[in-house]
Amino acid sequence: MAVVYLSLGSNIGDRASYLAQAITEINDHVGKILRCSSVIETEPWGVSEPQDAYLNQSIAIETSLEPLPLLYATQAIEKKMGRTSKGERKPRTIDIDILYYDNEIINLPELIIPHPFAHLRDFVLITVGEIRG
Ligand code: PH2
Ligand code: MG
Ligand code: MG
Repeated sequence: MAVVYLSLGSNIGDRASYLAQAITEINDHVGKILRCSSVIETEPWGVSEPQDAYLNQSIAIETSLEPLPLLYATQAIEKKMGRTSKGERKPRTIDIDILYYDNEIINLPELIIPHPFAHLRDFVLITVGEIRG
């Protein structure tokens, strides 16, 4: 079992219920939820065009999935929850990013862990700070 930290974000529609729904989906299909941070409202980070504010939250889970299957499982939830935007940093109903996977360092074309921008994003530092074990 690996302990994994995920960042959740939403900036379209009923943002709080998308976060809650994502947590249910993750618990059902990805791994047991260990801890959830508070939900914070944040200005869009690193975007080139104006966007609505995000709700962000981080969670810690325990999973038996290896990193790539974990990525595919989180992407399937994003798709199921109506995420259509494929563009990086475009508005989305739900974005699920893998921040940390145990203490592993992973450099694959489709997946870099730790998340390359985690240390630059206040919404990650604040929420992970609340729940780190
Ligand atoms: N996600 C992004 C780009 N910018 N800004 C905030 N505040 N929250 C996010 O989750 C976010 C972002 C791309 O994943
Ligand atoms: Mg993201
Ligand atoms: Mg993402």
